[in-house]
Amino acid sequence: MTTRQTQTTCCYCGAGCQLLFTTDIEANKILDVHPVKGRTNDDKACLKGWFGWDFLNDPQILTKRLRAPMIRKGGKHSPLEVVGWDEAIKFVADNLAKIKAKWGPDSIMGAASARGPGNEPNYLMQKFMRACVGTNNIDHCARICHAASVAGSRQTIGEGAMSLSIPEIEDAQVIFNIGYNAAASHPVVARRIVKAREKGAFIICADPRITETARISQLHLPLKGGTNLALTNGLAYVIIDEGLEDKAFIEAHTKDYEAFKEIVLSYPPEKVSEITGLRPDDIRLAARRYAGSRSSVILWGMGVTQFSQGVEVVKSLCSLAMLTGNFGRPSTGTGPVRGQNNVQGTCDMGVLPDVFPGYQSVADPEMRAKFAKAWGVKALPTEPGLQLTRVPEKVVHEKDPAKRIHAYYIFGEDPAQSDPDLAELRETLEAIDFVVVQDVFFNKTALYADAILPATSWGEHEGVYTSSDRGFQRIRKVVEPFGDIKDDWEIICLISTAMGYPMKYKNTEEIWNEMINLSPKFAGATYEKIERQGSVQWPCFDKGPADKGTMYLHKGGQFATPDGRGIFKTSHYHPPTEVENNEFPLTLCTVREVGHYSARTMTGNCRTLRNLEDEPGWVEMSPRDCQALGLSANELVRITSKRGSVITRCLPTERVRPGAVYMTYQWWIGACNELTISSLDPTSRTPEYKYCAAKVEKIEDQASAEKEVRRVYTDIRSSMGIAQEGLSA
Ligand SMILES: Nc1nc2c(c(=O)[nH]1)N[C@H]1C(S)=C(S)[C@@H](COP(=O)(O)OP(=O)(O)OC[C@H]3O[C@@H](n4cnc5c(=O)[nH]c(N)nc54)[C@H](O)[C@@H]3O)O[C@H]1N2
Ligand SMILES: Nc1nc2c(c(=O)[nH]1)N[C@H]1C(S)=C(S)[C@@H](COP(=O)(O)OP(=O)(O)OC[C@H]3O[C@@H](n4cnc5c(=O)[nH]c(N)nc54)[C@H](O)[C@@H]3O)O[C@H]1N2
Ligand code: SF4
Ligand SMILES: [Mo]
Repeated sequence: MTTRQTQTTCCYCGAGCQLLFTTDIEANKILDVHPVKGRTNDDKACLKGWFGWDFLNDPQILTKRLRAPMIRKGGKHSPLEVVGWDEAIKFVADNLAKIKAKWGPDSIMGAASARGPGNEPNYLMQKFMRACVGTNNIDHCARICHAASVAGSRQTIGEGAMSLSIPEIEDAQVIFNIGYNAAASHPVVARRIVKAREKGAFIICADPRITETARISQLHLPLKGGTNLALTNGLAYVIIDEGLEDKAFIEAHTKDYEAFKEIVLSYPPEKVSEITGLRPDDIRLAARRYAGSRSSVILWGMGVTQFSQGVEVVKSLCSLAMLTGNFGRPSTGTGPVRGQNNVQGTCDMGVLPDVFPGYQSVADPEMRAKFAKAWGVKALPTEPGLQLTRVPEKVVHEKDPAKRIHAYYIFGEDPAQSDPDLAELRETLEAIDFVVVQDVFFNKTALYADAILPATSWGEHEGVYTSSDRGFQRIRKVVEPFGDIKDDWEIICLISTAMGYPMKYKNTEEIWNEMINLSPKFAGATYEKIERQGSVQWPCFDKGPADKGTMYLHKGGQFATPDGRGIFKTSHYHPPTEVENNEFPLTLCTVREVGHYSARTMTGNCRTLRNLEDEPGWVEMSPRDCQALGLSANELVRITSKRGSVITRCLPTERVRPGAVYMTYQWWIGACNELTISSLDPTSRTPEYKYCAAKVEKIEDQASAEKEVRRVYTDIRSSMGIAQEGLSA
């Protein structure tokens, strides 16, 4: 047996852990994996790092790997047929070209991937949409995730990414953790929070639930869901009222302080207490503690961004950090901890409707000219494109066919599982003339595809991911792919070439070099430097060895805004769009669990992880609400909102407040997105996944309900061509 050792970056969350694989080369099998020292993870990994690679063996527990291209030759409702690559590429290129000719470039939408593919195919995907199709309609899951962080941070401090690095968290003196559950989402980041606590940091945790961070915090603020902005304005009120603001920093490095002050001065703790349900003295204590250290860090996640007021909360968080001078030194600043393994990277690559790679605006004629010249086209589209959460609006709600989306090229996303209000999303996918799915697994969205293009997975290809804290790190091939499949970048090149815009590259490094040479912020981060250092954090301007990259942003209070000054911003609080009422007396919030990941095509196909949790998922409820409904642990319940109804299991827990229930979004049967609302933040267009009205009902006939769960599961799997029943015993 000949063995090989390969180091790569984990494919799940943005913590960017380094893993060392040992493979049997002849058998093409993984023998062992363990975490090794990396910049962000030391030598640690969570259970997904240890056990999350089994999907590479294709055990077909949940779904199956795509092994050959498939198309619907006979039109929309004809069966999917396996074809060769030449036929599949021609089919996709011809259909896209036809739609472009008839309805124009803006009738085509592209969604790219924050997951396995890495930065290089994403760079090519936006290049394809812009230079070949001729539209800025390109987006990805950041839209339904941290888009509010990007928008809110750019409007205040000029840069949308984490200002500090993951390792710096452990030396903070105060951590204000708001709407972020690191123990489930980024376990290896959670470890830094625990270490900070051990080193004496004061931890404030604002979360309606008793999360692990709340448990180890000295001050838990269990605010009512949807009231973040009242709290953050209230904290600023106390800081100003008690004279704790950093006057010198405000004077030297910021502007628009007076307008900010005017708004927050109408949020005294007593008023904030009425809105949030928090004690006024706890609000005061949080403000004093946060303002009282020179190393205060704010960490936030989806409990901030997935609201129709997400951008406003992000602006107010950045303003709190400016107000107290907490920027520009080690172990301080703002931490929107990006979720997916490469969501920071997919933003970096310009897979957004308003920016080219390196955050260069499509509205800027100079930038357009630069990219048009490099890409060999006469001109590039001038108008920012469509955000992916607006696709339903531009299909089922658009009366004028000339303004509709007619084709949707979905590369490495599963909107039929992860977007809000799934009934509307399915109606949308059915109404679109031509849907392309390019994925590694047969996912829920693939059921609506007119063409399916199978790609190599993480572990089977090379490239670069960007960790949550702006760190470029290599991914490497661990095993050889099998089946009639291709690398994502190669598939995009073939389609583009077939549509008359030739793209040809030798390897991912060649793509990377084209990208960094067009993006000043990344220009110095060559493969060679990434290999040598292990990780390069942008900005990294110069290719020489002296520029090692940037650990923290805004050094010395110099912000990334045009004049270098931070801009204070906040606004008034308003409640979420759909609040509890007589018919739907509970509030539904949707979150994460540690063992399964997003649409679950990958973790659902790993034997060890599947054994932790299985369909139909569960709903966390307070024991008081369970008692009122006569429910006990594990029984099947029906949960319903205005938009849909699903079956799941009851999970009573003291960790949640009465009146609020929580589900995770990985389940097919207990699919919480049948219930969620597609109400969007007006700026970032991020959905309000964290709040809608719902009711829970007891199911008297449990035996029939159990049978129904099995039947539905078997049916979905058989529609994907998997014969055996999949549910664990
Ligand atoms: N209710 C509710 N819904 C939510 C959320 C919530 O909190 N509540 N969170 C939202 C958030 S923050 C996010 S980021 C989204 C995530 O939602 P998605 O991005 O849709 O989900 P993922 O499971 O990350 O993966 C998408 C697809 O990428 C495929 N894939 C993986 N690697 C590769 C590869 O190398 N090549 C190709 N071609 N495909 C690949 C996977 O098989 C999968 O089908 O979900 C959102 N949905
Ligand atoms: N195991 C696992 N890890 C993951 C993922 C996964 O699916 N599984 N997904 C990845 C992705 S895509 C992302 S974006 C990250 C997200 O990671 P997180 O940001 O941690 O995401 P969530 O668990 O959705 O929500 C965080 C917290 O917000 C709280 N919350 C809800 N409403 C409010 C509110 O009104 N105010 C406040 N202050 N808090 C509120 C919830 O109780 C929850 O504890 O995780 C990544 N990591
Ligand atoms: S913390 Fe994130 S990157 Fe690290 S092993 Fe777990 S899932 Fe992978
Ligand atoms: Mo996310």
